[in-house]
Amino acid sequence: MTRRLFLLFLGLILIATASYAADPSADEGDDGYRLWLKYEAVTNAAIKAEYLKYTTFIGNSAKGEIGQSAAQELQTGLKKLLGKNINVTSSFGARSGAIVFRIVTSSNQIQQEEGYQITLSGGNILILARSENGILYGVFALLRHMQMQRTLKNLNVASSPKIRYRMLNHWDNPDGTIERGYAGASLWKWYELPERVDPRYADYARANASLGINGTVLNNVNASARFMSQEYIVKVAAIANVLRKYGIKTYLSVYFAAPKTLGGLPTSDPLDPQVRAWWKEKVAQIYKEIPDFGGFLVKANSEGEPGPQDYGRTHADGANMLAEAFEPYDGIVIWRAFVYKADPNADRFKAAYEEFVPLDGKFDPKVIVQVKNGPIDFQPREPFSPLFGNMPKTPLGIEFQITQEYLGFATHAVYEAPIFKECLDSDTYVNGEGSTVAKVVDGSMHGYARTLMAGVANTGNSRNWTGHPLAQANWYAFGRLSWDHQLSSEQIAQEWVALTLTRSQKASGHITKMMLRSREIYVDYNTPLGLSRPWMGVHFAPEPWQNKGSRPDWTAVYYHRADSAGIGFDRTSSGSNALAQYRPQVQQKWIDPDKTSLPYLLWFHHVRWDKNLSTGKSLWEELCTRFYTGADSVLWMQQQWDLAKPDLDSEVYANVAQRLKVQRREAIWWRDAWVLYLQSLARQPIPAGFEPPKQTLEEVKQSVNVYLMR
Ligand code: GCW
Repeated sequence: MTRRLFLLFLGLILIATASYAADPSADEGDDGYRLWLKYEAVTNAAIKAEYLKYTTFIGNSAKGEIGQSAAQELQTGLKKLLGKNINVTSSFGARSGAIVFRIVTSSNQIQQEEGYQITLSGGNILILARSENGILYGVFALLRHMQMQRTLKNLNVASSPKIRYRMLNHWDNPDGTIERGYAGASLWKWYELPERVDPRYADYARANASLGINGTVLNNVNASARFMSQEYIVKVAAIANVLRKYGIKTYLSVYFAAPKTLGGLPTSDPLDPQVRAWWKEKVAQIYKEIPDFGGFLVKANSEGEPGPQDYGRTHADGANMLAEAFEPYDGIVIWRAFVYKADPNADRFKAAYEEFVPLDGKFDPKVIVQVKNGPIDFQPREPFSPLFGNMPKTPLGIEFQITQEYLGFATHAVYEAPIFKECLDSDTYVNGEGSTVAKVVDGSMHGYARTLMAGVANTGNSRNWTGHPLAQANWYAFGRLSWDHQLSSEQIAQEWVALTLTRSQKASGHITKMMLRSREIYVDYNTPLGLSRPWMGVHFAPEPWQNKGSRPDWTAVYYHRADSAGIGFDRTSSGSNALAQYRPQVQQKWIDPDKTSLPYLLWFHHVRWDKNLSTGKSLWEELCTRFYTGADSVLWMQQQWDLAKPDLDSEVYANVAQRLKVQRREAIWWRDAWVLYLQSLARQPIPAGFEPPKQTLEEVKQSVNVYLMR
């Protein structure tokens, strides 16, 4: 080896070891590992003096595993915030200046088992709850308050979760890859488990618990039967042992045909007694290793996955068989409603409703049907799924996607809280005005206690967990909304920025402004006016011209229906009539192209290129305007980010600044692909004031081909 090569080699080893040995709490250079739990020293002197009055911690009324996690978090949090150890004592006496955990049996303020109250009493801070889980959530709330340097004067907050099952769904595969994951490989190291338990699992659990997330599905819904083997159950148990300490239950996705492929039975028919017995035994086997196991998540008869329909049975037959196996336990069955058939004459929009509404009332009470927010598939903007409100006899959970499958992966900054809120705040009108999706999901509309909100995780083994530093905010926002869907997108953004990026009000102003507009900007250059693009493939590169696929609904042209006359999917009675799946008041909003609000226009109507819109422009001009202003608004995002620079960590600043450059380049790519392709059909000039694309349609197609090349 030459000396040069040797030095290079040595250098590489040093770099590798340095990054492995990096102290997650190191003060210089923020690598993002600590997320929103940084606990940076309090800098406001008056506030610090206020906090320093509390010198003692009394936690003996919550001594269990979760109480201990709460105590530990509080102690390390305070130490970092105040630079001082807090005394731990067990005797209360007449002292003041203590932070006290107290389990109460009943309280008007604390409505739920997992709720908490933080209050001042006799010069002490009391964290009250009905369970240790509540204490843990109270601790995180207090630490959040302190991280934001808020006064403790008149402190009295009570909060209870509005949703019972608040969970992440990981689409992680046993080989370490993640379906639609953009932040590295899976966090779960199956080949090392159960003997080696990565310390990162505990940090993952802390991050989730700090938001109120209380469940996690470890593996992909396109599930491997492997997870039902004893070998893997033991591995899963090792992770569950870590998560349990933070009030998080572990769930698994199941492969419906496992009785056959793993169990060696001749069938997986849910009505077959042997199959039923197999699942019962399987569930019992799991509970032996994981006594608080959460339950199963099932994707069946969807996108090629096996399911009860393979045997002429219904989704309810399949779900109920599994629910029966959970009868002796606390666990539940979460059955996904994400289904659609390869029918060239059908509208995929309608599929889930058509299959599931007839089954309303047929599911076992232990089953929750999990419905994606929109009828198609996590598009940048979708109308709410018409299933919400239309299955009153079945608890419906909602599934959001945190990972940015259709939102620019890990190079585009898109703050998702507005997407989640837009759906939750939509009015279904099923019980008159004000029947929001949120009320269906939180159980208040139809009286359910088993309520669920799931988010498809955006985590991976990237040092900063989510790849794009700003994508951490999406994990954060999902968690906070799963606890309280009434929080505003703005409030959540401000909180996240203060905890994660900077305490400077000025910088926060720029960043939150940019975050709050980011989704609209993305929609403008990606899928404006109600376009969608769920065609097959990687779901990144623009391919509006794609017209060949193994099934019609796996092409681009199926969704936008652009032709020489116009563009958009007619879902009124002259088209697929999907609109009829909504209540009349909802139909009224979207039935008339002249009255449909522009963001939803092409979701429901095929509109002529030359049609005049409410903006005073023709459809063609409006589309071009959106594509251009969307792409140009990335420049504005860059400016906002730069204005915040003086108050940002340099590593984080540079990381985001560089990704914004990629975003700008890719936004132009998207704009040009759409504009040039649509122009080939509309045959209209690029409107005055916009510079025509520098590349030809053929050149863009070629660049997309290169991107998609294997
Ligand atoms: O959005 C689509 C994705 C698939 C995913 C599927 C689903 C896990 O492209 O990758 O599979 O949805 O939600 O089941």
